[in-house]
Amino acid sequence: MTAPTRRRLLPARPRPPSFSGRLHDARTATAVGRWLGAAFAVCFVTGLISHYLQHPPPWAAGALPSRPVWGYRVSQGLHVGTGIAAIVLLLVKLWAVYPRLFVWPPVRSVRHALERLSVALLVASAVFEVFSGLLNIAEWYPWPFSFVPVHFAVAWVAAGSILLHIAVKAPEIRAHWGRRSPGTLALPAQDGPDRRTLMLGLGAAVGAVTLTTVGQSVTPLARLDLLAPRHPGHGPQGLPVNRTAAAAGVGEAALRDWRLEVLGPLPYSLTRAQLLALPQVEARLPIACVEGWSVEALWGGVRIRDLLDRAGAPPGAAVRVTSLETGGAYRVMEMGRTYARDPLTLLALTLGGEPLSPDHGFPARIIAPNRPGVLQTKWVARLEVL
Ligand SMILES: Nc1nc2c(c(=O)[nH]1)N[C@H]1C(S)=C(S)[C@@H](COP(=O)(O)O)O[C@H]1N2
Ligand SMILES: [Mo]
Repeated sequence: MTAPTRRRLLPARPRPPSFSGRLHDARTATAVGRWLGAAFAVCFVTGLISHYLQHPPPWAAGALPSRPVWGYRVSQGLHVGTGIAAIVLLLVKLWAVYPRLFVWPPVRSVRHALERLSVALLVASAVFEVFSGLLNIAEWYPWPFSFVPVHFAVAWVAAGSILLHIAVKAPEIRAHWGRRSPGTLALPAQDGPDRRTLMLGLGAAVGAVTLTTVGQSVTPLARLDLLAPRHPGHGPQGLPVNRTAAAAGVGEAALRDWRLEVLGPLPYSLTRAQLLALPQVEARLPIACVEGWSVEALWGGVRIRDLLDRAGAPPGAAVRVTSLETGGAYRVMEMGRTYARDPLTLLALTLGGEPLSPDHGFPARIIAPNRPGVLQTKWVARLEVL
């Protein structure tokens, strides 16, 4: 009669879910995992690009590439697109592997404990990254911390734990990579719903969320953009607006007697009429918001380079731009030499041939090639040669 004694010593084993099909085996985990890994890899690299364009280390600030003009548009479109696709892939991957939560005993050895801990870290950081990103593009911040630094820091945790996971699982991944792996042959072919159906459904779901959101940056697909928070073309002058003039506190009082101030070795100031009397340049450039929407427009105005030269700026100078806006994270922006000298970087006065609307930065805004939207400062008050 040893059984009752033992039952008293060990907690009862929870009844694990049982599956007869092949959808929770290592081959399914590998098949879904490699798509998820690819989405995460693209998302991570494009996230780094976005981060370092916005927060370059001081030694790199003067050397960031201002070309190709559409570079940031493509990379941030990919970042948000792969991030959205990763939500579907991650949910299916978690569903495929969740029976492993119930392995018994829960911990077999120190190595096993570490492996489970690293998976817990991976799941937590990956879930955090995709959902915080999703809420950010909806501009919903139901948390007490600042999005950008936390999303950036946790991306490294996710990337590290994914690499560790791939290293630990390498033998299994290798064994189940090919279609004819021995593991799959051992299983009855007719068991439960087929893996191919799952993969087709997964592909259809990823395709559906991608097609209904990617139009926010891929303009030819704009008509299919049903689910993205922003729609290219919806807004004053056919361009979306994140922060309106009213929200930024830029009203008539702030605009009365507006003059652009330029500080440098030879400081000066100009009225809007005087700016319009300077040589005007037109440039077709996109606004590419970090939240994923982007749209190209025709901007007109004065080259920043010309304004800096007139202030006696040395050719390698950077410039600090300050907005009329009274608060807000994007009131002050700095731009390095490559952007400041680029002939397409403008102090824009017009959009599509019309004066800028208040929400797009009247009387003047910055528009520069290959640059995150947050740095395209609106309602410019002052340029300072650095
Ligand atoms: N002064 C100021 N400039 C700003 C912002 C802001 O909040 N304040 N928002 C930025 C962001 S996040 C984007 S995407 C672009 C959008 O420009 P638009 O509203 O003209 O489309 O403006 C940028 N310029
Ligand atoms: Mo933005």
